[in-house]
Amino acid sequence: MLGFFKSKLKKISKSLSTIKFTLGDKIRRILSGKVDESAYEHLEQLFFEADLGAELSMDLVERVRRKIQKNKEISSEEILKDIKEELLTYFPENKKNLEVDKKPYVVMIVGVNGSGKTTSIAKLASKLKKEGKKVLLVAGDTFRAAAIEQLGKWAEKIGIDCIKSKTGSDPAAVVHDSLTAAKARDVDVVLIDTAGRLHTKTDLMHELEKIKRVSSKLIDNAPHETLLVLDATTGQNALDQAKTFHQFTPISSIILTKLDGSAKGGIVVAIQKQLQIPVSWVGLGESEEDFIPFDAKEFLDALLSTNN
Ligand SMILES: Nc1nc2c(ncn2[C@@H]2O[C@H](COP(=O)(O)OP(=O)(O)OP(=O)(O)O)[C@@H](O)[C@H]2O)c(=O)[nH]1
Ligand SMILES: [Mg+2]
Repeated sequence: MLGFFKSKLKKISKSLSTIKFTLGDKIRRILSGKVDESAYEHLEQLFFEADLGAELSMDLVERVRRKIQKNKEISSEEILKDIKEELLTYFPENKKNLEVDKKPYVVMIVGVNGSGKTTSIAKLASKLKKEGKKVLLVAGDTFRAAAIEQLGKWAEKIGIDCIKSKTGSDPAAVVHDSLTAAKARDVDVVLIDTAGRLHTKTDLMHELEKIKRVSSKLIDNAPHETLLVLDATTGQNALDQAKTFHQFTPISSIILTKLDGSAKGGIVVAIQKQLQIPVSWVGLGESEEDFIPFDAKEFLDALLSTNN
């Protein structure tokens, strides 16, 4: 049993360390030279370019400046360790991922077009199934026939049920039918896929509210979680999306996808610091296994590590 967990942990750290974050190397390079005013400016620019946000970038530079003023002999590794410790304070401890404590446990997945909702649902479903949970997928994206098909294909591959409806039908009606079925079929977890929407389109955002209303009428406090899927490669735009979605429908946590395609990664910290919405899962590729629970310490180790 212990061996199983150990190999699992090993796999997690291996996955995160495969991401080519460049921040750590760049900081080391600056700190290894003469640290003058232009070096501090360069450092601030690096933090900013890594998507940490303007305010935090400034704060971090001031922190480094104070450290160096206090101890001229300080090594770059010690400075990086201090930055890591500072960033770690923004992340709440012991955040549990998907604590399925009700039956059926209803999870709604939202996000803009192409952020990775459907793929993440498949990855999550696969994990839950492996844990022995009975999972039901709901094709709540009724705008596109291809979307319903895409989810159906994943369900088939994983070997779980998926409730679909005709293209153009009311997503709230599909959700109603699905939750009724979930109760009858003794389902543990219901994962609701939703149509990609521009966070600026108010009518579409109101549709999410309708899905929520219908859910809570059938099952107390459903949806029990609303997960927002954000594409890590979109940087600060992801932060704006999180803000708007959160206004319309409170977000429980974030699935950050495509971290494998981002050299930056600082957006995780910016979201956590500015919105206090935890990141619960990370997508590291297109296949079913490329999905890991987010661990702040491991993430910061990867973010600030060396890639040489
Ligand atoms: N590299 C990489 N690609 C991903 C990841 N997650 C999703 N993708 C890819 O991103 C594309 C869009 O993913 P979908 O799951 O269809 O996104 P969606 O949010 O459901 O899109 P819409 O239904 O159009 O709103 C697909 O090609 C996925 O394979 C990830 O973590 N890493
Ligand atoms: Mg989709």
